[in-house]
Amino acid sequence: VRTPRRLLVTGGAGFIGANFVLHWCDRYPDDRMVVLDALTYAGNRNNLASLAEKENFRFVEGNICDRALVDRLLQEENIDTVAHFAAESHVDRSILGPGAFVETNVVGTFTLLEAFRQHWKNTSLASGLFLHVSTDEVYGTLGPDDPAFTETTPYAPNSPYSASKAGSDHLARAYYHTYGMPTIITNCSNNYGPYQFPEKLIPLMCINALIGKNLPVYGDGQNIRDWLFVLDHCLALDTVIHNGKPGETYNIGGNNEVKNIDLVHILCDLMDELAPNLPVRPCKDLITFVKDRPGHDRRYAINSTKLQTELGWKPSVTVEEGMRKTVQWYLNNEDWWKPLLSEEYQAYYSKIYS
Ligand code: NAD
Ligand code: TDX
Repeated sequence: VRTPRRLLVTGGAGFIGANFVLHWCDRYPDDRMVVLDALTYAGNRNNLASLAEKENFRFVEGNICDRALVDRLLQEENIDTVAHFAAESHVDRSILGPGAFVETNVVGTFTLLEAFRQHWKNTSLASGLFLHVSTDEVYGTLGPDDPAFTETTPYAPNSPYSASKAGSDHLARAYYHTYGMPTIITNCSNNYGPYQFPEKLIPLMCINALIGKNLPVYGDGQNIRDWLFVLDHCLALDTVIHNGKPGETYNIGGNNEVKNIDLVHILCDLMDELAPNLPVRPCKDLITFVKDRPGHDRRYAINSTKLQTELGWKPSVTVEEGMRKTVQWYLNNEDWWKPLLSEEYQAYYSKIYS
């Protein structure tokens, strides 16, 4: 029989964190689930509304940089597993203002690691784990013929976002090697699916099409990303938490390299098919090439052979199914995304797309 776990999930009100929490509470209803989230612009309490009445669930609004709060939660909830999602996550925002990225991603991760080290020492946890959720962007950019990133690809981050994630990965690694603390790092490719904030490529294109705004494609649109449906990321993390080896790194990805411009065309075709009242049709008439993102990585591709062969994970959703589900979700959930197009968002939008 499986022993119930006691989890602290940071960033659980964000996109991947919320999908993870909903998955976990559904699959392991006897586990204790504590979410710590600062509810920044990217955090949304409503994502977890369905858990409000659940006895084993607790939501705490707070910052991962608050050491006293983190200490208190680890202790009073007798946490054995930290799943650390909280981060500033958007590359374009990191270009406008890198400070918050260093603060949350580096200092925040350091604060959690220190608190967990103390807690782990105090309680002599037999089966503790600190899962650090990270990104493939730490590996930098690939040329057209380069092999996909593996766990031993050298780090070469190119944006303030990826540099701050790289810094936090190095700290998580060092805590295993120096203190023997059980940390695991996962580096995942681009996620998409329900609850993703409108600033990211896929929701941005869906929402702009629905409101009849231009679909801004950076540069020549030939940049490549490797896309994974968010539920498959969550299932991979579930596998890693249960069967991963402390001190290891696992790459997560679904072998779905797509050029941005091709992806935008796929989304436009889906919108034309699924949305009855599009203001502009065909949707692709809205595609507009705009100035490139500074330092824009050309290509990401992830090799997840280690996770597939050692732990037996594989993606369950094809990119065709996943994109269709995602477009349909944004069509069905205007009540979710409309309030997010706030003044703050409009101000951000006009800075990026001026
Ligand atoms: P997100 O921006 O949607 O959510 C981040 C969450 O963290 C929000 O709920 C926010 O309120 C919270 N948060 C931010 N700063 C905080 C702080 N100081 N204290 C407490 N909470 C704070 O991000 P996401 O896309 O869900 O990404 C989650 C994690 O997965 C990040 O670590 C990111 O680097 C990583 N990741 C993301 C992707 C992707 O494609 N989105 C891919 C690979 C890895
Ligand atoms: O308006 C846009 N136009 C455009 O062409 C936006 C928002 C993006 N793009 C391009 C830039 C990228 O090549 O689309 C691609 C995807 O962009 P984002 O959705 O911003 O994702 P990316 O920069 O690849 O980073 C994402 O994946 C890795 C997440 O935001 C990170 O948190 C994660 O670590």
